Amino acid sequence: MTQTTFEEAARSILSGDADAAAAIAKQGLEQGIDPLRLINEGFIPGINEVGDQFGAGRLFIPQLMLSARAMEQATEIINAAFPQQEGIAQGKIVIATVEGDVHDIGKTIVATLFKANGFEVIDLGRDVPTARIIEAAETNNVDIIGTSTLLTTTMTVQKDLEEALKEAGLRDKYKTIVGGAPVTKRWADRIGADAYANDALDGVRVAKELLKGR
Ligand code: B1M
Repeated sequence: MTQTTFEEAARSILSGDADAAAAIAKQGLEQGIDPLRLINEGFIPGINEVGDQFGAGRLFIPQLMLSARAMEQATEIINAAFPQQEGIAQGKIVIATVEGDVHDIGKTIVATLFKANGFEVIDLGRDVPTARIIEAAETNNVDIIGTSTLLTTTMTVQKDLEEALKEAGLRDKYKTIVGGAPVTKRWADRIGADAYANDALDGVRVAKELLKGR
């Protein structure tokens, strides 16, 4: 049953059918499937296949956009189903997709998981200028600055953030976490970020580790 739902979920994304994706998301939750499993094992394999086909030139922008819309619908429904741990503040994080990049599906899942694990999250959205990220960190007195990027061309913005923090004399005030499909631990080390996270759950694990002994 669960496996069939996962397969249907992936298929709905591949065919760019937002109504089907939304229905399968709701149905999966009603069946009691864990929300993170539903995303990770159902919908993400679908959008990854879309990405692969787009990269290989077998699928084009209009289909990519339809699949993205279906993915947005499904993740919106599933994100809303995560239990929220209000008031159990593990720490505060400001999170954003960097300037020049509009990919925000993964970033929003990460933000949701942080909230579900007792973090206070300031989600600035996508295509966010570095200066705004720093301003929000300062205004909200956060512990962590998390950035996401899906484009190889905008990975450098994560490096700009590290440099801007240094120039402002703020580098030691915050822990930084970087993520996104092309991002690696090697990249994080190279630019001087405090940590790299592979997925949403890893992000929460890494954040808790960074804040230990505060
Ligand atoms: Co675009 N896109 N896209 N796209 N898109 C990619 C990224 C691409 C790899 C596809 C491909 O060619 N195979 C390619 C980038 C190539 C490159 O840079 N080398 C690409 C391209 C080229 C483009 C455009 C340039 C296309 C064009 O217009 N010609 C354009 C760029 C626009 C811009 O940003 N300026 C574009 C546009 C779009 C859409 C708008 C249509 C749509 C995005 C919709 C949206 O986000 N609201 C879209 C989509 C959907 C994709 C793919 C297919 C899927 C991305 C996704 O949502 N994945 C993508 C291919 C791929 O990545 N396989 C592709 C699912 C999501 C859950 O995973 O975001 O990786 P992800 O997040 C994960 C982890 O990475 C991690 O946790 C998440 C949950 O597990 N993580 C973090 C992410 N951030 C984190 C932060 C953390 C910790 C972990 O801490 C802070």
